[in-house]
Amino acid sequence: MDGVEIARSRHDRRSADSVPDYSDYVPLSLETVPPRLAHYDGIAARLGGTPDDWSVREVGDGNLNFVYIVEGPAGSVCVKQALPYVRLVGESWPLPLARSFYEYSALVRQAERSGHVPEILHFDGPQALVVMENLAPHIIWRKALMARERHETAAPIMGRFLAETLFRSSDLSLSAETKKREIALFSGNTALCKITEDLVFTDPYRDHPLNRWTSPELDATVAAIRADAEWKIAIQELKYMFLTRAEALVHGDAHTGSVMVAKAATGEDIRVIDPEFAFYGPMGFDLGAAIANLFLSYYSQDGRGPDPGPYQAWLLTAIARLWDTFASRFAELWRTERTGDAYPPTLYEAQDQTDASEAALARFLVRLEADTLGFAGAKMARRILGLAGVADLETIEPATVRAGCERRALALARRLVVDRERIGSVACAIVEAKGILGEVK
Ligand code: SR1
Ligand code: MG
Repeated sequence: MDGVEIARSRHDRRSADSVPDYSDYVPLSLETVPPRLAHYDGIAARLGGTPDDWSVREVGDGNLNFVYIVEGPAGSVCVKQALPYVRLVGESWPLPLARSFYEYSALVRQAERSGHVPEILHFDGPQALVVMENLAPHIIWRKALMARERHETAAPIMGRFLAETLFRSSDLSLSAETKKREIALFSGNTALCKITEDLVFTDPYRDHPLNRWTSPELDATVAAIRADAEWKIAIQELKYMFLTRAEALVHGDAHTGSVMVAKAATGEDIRVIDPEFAFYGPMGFDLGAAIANLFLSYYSQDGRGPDPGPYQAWLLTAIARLWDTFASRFAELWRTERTGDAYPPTLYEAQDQTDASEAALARFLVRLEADTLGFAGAKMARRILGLAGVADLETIEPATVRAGCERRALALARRLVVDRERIGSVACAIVEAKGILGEVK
């Protein structure tokens, strides 16, 4: 094996994984969590005592699943079980249990490729259930942002995490054969992709019974968006990219509610959670999701208490740091780990043409940065126009103030979607974002 082959085998996996049989699936309740956990190797020992000593509380605040924290005399764990429907809507919206398998499969790969994910303690495939370490004293990053707390490492770690997970799952790192096998593995996650296809790229731009917005304050804005041909052309370009560009294993829902943050005496700890929407898609989708939610926080701050300026400035710095860290780590991986079939070093470095490799990298990042801006705009707009809002904005009262914040966010969203190539960079998007704060009432 030469150096390239050794590096390639490190990231290749010949996976025998397949979607479990769910015929014995039973949804958990507070009462049935302890006897279920008692069956799993190592979990009882981690909790200590007997199942009668364990306390259970349900803490899920996401849109899809139930999440339990179980505490025993010796320790605690987190249990996440998929339901056969969408929690936010109820049993009228069925959703496959297999999302738990895709989440587990993504977590395993993310742990190997980057880290910064919760440790998996047990996976019970047929019960659609993952037992993970209980992240404490962590809180959801979105909540920290709403409280104007500053976790200085969150954005750079997110940037690094995305560089490593996206690069190392792509044709830049994997052999074409392995990458196609990986695409095949995740290709069954169609129901979760369909949620994104509808809720992000389609429903916000048409009349749909599940859409929700601040009404009547935004009624005219919503009508104008549905009539905005340029926006609808651009959003479908992005949807087409989402549907067709199997570039890397994306997290698929990389918003600030999918990141947990903690401050400890030893420093901050940042973890990326909840990759149940994982599939092979465009790299810019994850970057866009993360940046979108920081921009939403930025605009929400005007409705979240006096003197928002310093925190807004911090948020813009965080956005810049996320992209800059992503780009520099991605460039480092390009230079040191290009073991896949795309852009092979044999064409560049091995022929003494490192400059050509650097030029190819620069063009790759230019295209990716524009994709990122477009997806960021799409992800901002869906949170204001569609079914699933974000607490940053939804908790702002009165509605007139909330609507003002949302109008400004929508103004940036439109520019990012429609003018993503002209704006071109996260740095320029930040300039646009600041301008809108003064321009749009
Ligand atoms: C019906 S699920 C709504 C949203 O929640 C998740 O976090 C995803 O963002 C999805 O679009
Ligand atoms: Mg989630």
